[in-house]
Amino acid sequence: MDRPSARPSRAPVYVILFGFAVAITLVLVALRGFSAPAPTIERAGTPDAPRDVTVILRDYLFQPTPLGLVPTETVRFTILNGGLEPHEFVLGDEAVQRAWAQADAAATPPIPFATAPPASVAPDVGGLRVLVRSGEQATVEYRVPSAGELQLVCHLPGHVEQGMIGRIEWRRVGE
Ligand SMILES: [Cu+2]
Repeated sequence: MDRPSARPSRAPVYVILFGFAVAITLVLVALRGFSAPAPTIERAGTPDAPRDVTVILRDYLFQPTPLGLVPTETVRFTILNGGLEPHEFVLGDEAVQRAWAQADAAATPPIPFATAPPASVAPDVGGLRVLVRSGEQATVEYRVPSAGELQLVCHLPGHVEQGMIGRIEWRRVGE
C-alpha cells in the first residue's frame, strides 16, 4: 500500500536559500567594486596635454576616492554633479580648506529663502574651488603641487557632517 509522504516538499526553502545566496553575492560584488584598486596612471599630465580626470559629486561623497594625483602634473578635471544637491569641489591644503569652510559658512543665509552672497576667499589662498549645481558639470585645469597634504572637501553647510570628504593619494606614473 502506498503511503503518501508525510514530509512536505522542501522546494520552497531551497528557492528562498538560493535567493539569499544570490543577494549576498550581489552585495559582495558591489562592495568589491567600491574598494577596487585605483587604475594605473599611464602618464602624468602636462600643461600642453593635461591628463583628463573625471570626478563625480554625489549626495554626499566624491567618486572616485581615493583620487590619485601625480606631483606637479597638470590635470583637466571634469566635475559632474550627479546628486540632487549643489556640491562643491575644494581641492587644496588645510589652509585652503579652512578658508572655504569659513567663506561658505559666512555666505549661508541666516534665514530661509534669503539669497546668499557668493562665497569668496582672499585671492592668495590658492587651491581649487568649483561649485556645481545638480545635474551640471564643470571643466577646469589644475596644476598639482609638488608635495603637501592635499584634501578634497565639500564645505556646503552640513555636507562634511554627512561624509563629503574625498581622499587624495599621491601616485607615480605606472602605478
Ligand atoms: Cu556637497
